[in-house]
Amino acid sequence: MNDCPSKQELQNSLRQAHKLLSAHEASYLQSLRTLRKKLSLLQNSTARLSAKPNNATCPKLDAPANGRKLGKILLPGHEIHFLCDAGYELMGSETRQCKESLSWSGQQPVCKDINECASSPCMNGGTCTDEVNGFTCTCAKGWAGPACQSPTPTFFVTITNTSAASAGAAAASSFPPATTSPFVRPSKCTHVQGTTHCTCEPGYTISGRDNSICTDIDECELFHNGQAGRLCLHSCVNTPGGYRCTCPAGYNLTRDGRNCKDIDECANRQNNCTRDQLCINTYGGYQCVRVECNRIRNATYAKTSSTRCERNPCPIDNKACSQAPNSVSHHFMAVVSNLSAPRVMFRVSAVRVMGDTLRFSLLGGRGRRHFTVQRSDRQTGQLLLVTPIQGPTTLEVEVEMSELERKVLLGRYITKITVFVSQYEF
Ligand SMILES: [Ca+2]
Ligand SMILES: [Ca+2]
Repeated sequence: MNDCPSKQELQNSLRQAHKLLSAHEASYLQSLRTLRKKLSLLQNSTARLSAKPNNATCPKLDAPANGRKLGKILLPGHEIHFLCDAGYELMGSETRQCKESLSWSGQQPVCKDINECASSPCMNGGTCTDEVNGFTCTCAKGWAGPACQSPTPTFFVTITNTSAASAGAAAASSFPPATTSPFVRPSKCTHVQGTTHCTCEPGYTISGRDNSICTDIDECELFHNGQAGRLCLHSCVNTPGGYRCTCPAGYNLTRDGRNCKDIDECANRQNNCTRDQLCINTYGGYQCVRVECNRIRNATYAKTSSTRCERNPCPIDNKACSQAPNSVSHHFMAVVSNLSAPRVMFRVSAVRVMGDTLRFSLLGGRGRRHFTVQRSDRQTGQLLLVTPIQGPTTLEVEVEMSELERKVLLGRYITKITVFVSQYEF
């Protein structure tokens, strides 16, 4: 029994070790670069902080007429609160905070007479109805907001027609009637003890200064690259008051509404493979394959299963025939794009070993550079992915297992592995 690895095997192993080392080296350097970048960012921000004089303050604020203010400290982070005298209502910011930029948040408040309707608060032709601690404006057409101060938002919806035949029709109707956009809704405001609180329906928010208008939150934009991961695995469509995720063709949206799951066309008969073809499910699609036995000089093969060809018995003393592969097996596998490496993709094992030595090697094939073969135990070789594959693509590699007895070849067994790599990383 001879268990010593050959020179070739040793060199292969050393090459693999080199490759792994280079990969580790690259990722280590990358980490160092990232760390250095973060450090210099920190350095910059601390430099900016110390450059600012410590005694910098926000400008002094006045109390509103018919009201007073609480708080005196004008340093960043501190707040000033405003109150109105009895019978007056505070309009504007109840609290203002001194920002790092040495300006105040919010707007200077004013104390307004609480007899709301007497001061004609409803603008633009609105009718005022007095209520306890508040008022309601019934706005004239075209106006909105608690005091009818805002024109009703109008948006032009342009209908885009993709078909060339209807291009003329689309051009003719490029000025459709003004439509209220579902992305904008009026807010609900309540007036409690001199303060106006406006709220929006879920999925909407008050944006800008006008608190009478709620605008749809664009969740797709907001959570584009969130720390908790992306909102949608594939793509996100913003909708009024919400969002939805979509998947590319060949995938179904999962129950959680965020992920995409490949459709198994082979299992649910959504394929057009013929009877003599094999249906291989892939990520985002499927493949119809048919195994043909190789035509090799000096040897003939018979198909013994849908994925295997075996050599017919050789004439006695035909060395060329007896050195041709004893069997050629085909294996098809589907993977997602950019699979991380190194990773074991496939194992080849000898069922029974007649000789004293088994050798595993990688023969040619499109995509050879992505793979290497190594032994995992005495009877098993494994195909290792060493560099990620960018899809969509189809690669082929051949793994040869040869059996020897006292350095005499007993048999060669070839496994052809076809790897269908998807377009996406799922
Ligand atoms: Ca939305
Ligand atoms: Ca599929």
